[in-house]
Amino acid sequence: EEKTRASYEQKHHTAQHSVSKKLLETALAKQSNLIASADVTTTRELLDLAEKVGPHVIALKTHIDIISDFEYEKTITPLKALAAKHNFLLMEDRKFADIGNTQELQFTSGVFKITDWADFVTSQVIGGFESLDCFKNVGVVAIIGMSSKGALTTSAYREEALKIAASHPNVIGGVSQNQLPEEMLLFTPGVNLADSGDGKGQQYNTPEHVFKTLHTDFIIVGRGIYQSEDPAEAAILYKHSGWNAYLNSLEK
Ligand code: 5FU
Repeated sequence: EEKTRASYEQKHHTAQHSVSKKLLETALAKQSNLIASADVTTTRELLDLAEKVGPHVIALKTHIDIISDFEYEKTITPLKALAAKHNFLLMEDRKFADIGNTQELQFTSGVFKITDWADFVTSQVIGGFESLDCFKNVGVVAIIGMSSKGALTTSAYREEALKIAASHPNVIGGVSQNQLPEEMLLFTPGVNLADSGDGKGQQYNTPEHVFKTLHTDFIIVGRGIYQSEDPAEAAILYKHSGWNAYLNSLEK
């Protein structure tokens, strides 16, 4: 039968990276394994969402390049203040996918200056081990498997991607729809309680499913929260659902 999973306390004990430790501490303190994905397109909506869901999440995931009125002082400065106020981390879902030198420029330059504010970022590992060296001041969540229909992240790809991710000191975990080695934190998007897909290739599972079958650590919820009539209430619902699913997955 299915073996019981490692608890957050156990993972905290063995975690090597400061960002892993911070995430696990925040999860235990807030009794939440929820990351809200803020896929909104204005600074106002981003900050409104952060204020509403902040108390219930361990991290807010951004796609900062979809903010149409981005200005560092108007967007990032207040976002960082909300992250401090509500004790959540900032996860920039940039999915870097280039050579190391270019990724370094994308990470440190341009208008977004991700290096200055993100606690952790997502990156493909398609550029090889050294392409991840530039992310030394943050944690990296490696894209191992994608949630969308027909994704090319086959088992053969995932196996090779995992070798890079598991051996790189900047990597704290991975995004996947499959179980990962226990030393890595597993982040699972494609979570929704109401829908099974979005008609654009996205595929959804429930929190119960991803904790039981994948032993995931953190669920990522976008439209289930930010498109809800009441995002704070939706965040509480996903927080409770995720936490109960985690507790259930600890039992044999
Ligand atoms: F790596 C991945 C993936 O495999 N699937 C995803 O859905 C990332 N995502 C992100 O999670 C995606 O870019 C969205 O920002 C979010 C899911 O949003 P949804 O509204 O819950 O579908």
